[in-house]
Amino acid sequence: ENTGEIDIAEAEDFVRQHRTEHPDLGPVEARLAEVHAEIAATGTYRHTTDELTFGARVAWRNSSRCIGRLYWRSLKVRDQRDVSDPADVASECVEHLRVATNKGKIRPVITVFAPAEPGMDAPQIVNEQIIRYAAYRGSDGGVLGDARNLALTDLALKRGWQPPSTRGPFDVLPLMVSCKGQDPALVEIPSGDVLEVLLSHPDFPWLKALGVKWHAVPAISNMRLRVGGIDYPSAPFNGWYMGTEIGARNLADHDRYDLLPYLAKRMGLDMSSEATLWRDRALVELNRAVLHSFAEAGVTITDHHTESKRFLTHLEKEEEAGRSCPADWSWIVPPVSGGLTPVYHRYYESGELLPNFFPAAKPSG
Ligand code: HEM
Ligand code: NRG
Repeated sequence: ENTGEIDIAEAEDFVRQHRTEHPDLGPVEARLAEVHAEIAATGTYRHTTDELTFGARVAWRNSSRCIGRLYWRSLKVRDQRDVSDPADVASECVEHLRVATNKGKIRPVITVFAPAEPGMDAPQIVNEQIIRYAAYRGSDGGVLGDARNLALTDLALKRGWQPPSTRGPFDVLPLMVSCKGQDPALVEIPSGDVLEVLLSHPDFPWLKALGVKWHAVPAISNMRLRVGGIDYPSAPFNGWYMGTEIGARNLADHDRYDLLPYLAKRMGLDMSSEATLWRDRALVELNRAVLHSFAEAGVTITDHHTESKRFLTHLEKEEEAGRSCPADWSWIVPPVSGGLTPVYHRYYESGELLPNFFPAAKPSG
C-alpha cells in the first residue's frame, strides 16, 4: 500500500537531474532547500510545472518496452493535479482524448491527475486504456468482442452499465474511476469523441464489408507515473499506433479477435496444413489493411520497419547525450517479421531508470 510517504533521496536525485539537463534554470541548491523544507512540513512536496513536464517526458524516455521513444521531448503534459474526484477524472480523460485525437493528426499527450499524498486517497482509473471494447460471453461459450476485456465488461455491467441494445464486437466501455473504498464512478465516452478507422484492403474489396475496425488512439490509463518519489496513479498517456499492435496482436491473437482463420478462408488459402503458411499470409494482408486504412483515413500510424529504424536513431542520440537507454528486446522486436527489422539483430542495456511508468496495483473495484 502506498502511504504517500516520500523517499527523500529519490526526490533529491530527480531535482538534480532536472537541473543537470536544464542548466539554464540555474543552481539547484535553492530548490533542494525548498523541497526539503516542504517534505519536513507536509510529508510530501509539489512539483513545479516545469518539473512535472520534465518528469513525464523522462518517464517516457525510460520506458524500456517502448519502441516509439525518439519523440519523447514532444510529449504534451496536461497538469490536472488538482483534479481528484472520480467523475471529474473521467470527464478529463474524455478531454484528453479530444486533445490527443486532433481529427486524426494524433498528438502524444499525458494528463496527470492528483498524486498519492499522506492521508489522502488518489483516484485510480480502472480501465487499462481510455478506449476498450466490451466482451460478451455467448451461450455457446464463444465471445463477442475483445475477450481481453471480459473482466472489465463484467465489472461495468455489475456497476449498472447499459450496453447498446444490440451488442456488437466493438462497443466502447464506459470509463470507471475509483477512489479507495468506494464503488467506481461510471462515465460514458461520447461516441463523437472516439475516432475509429474501418478497415479496408487495397486488393481485397470484400474486407471492408466485414465491419472490422479499430480506434485511432492508444491511451494507456492504468499505469502509475513515478517522478521524484511521488506517485501519480492516474496519468493516462498516448502516442499513436504502430500497425502491428492492431494487425498482429489485437485482431490476430487467438484470445483476442482471432481473425486469421476467417481471413484465410475468405482469401481462399490452402489451410490443409500449417506448412502452407496460410496464417502468415493472412497476417501480412491484415497488417497491410491496417496501415492502408489508417493512412487513407488521415489517422497517424507508423509501420514496424520505419519505427525500428527510428528507435535505433533514438539509441544513437541517447548515447551521444551520455545517457544509458535500457530497452527490453522481447517488447521492442515487432510481432511480425522480427528479423527483417534492425532492432532484432542486437541486444540492449537492461535496468530500470527513474522517473518511469509502472503497472498499477490491481484495484479492488
Ligand atoms: C509500449 C509504440 C508513445 C510509453 C509501446 C509498444 C509500442 C509502442 C509498439 C509495445 C506495446 C505492446 O507490445 O503492447 C509507441 C509509439 C508511440 C508511443 C509508436 C508514438 C508516439 C508513447 C508515449 C508513452 C509511451 C507517449 C508515454 C508517455 C510506453 C510504455 C510502454 C509502451 C510505458 C509499455 C506498456 C506496457 O508495459 O504495457 N509503445 N509508443 N509510449 N510505450 Fe510507447
Ligand atoms: N498494444 C496496445 C497499446 C500499448 C501501447 N502502444 C502505444 N502507446 N503505441 C494496443 O492497444 O494495441 N502509445 O502511447 O502510443
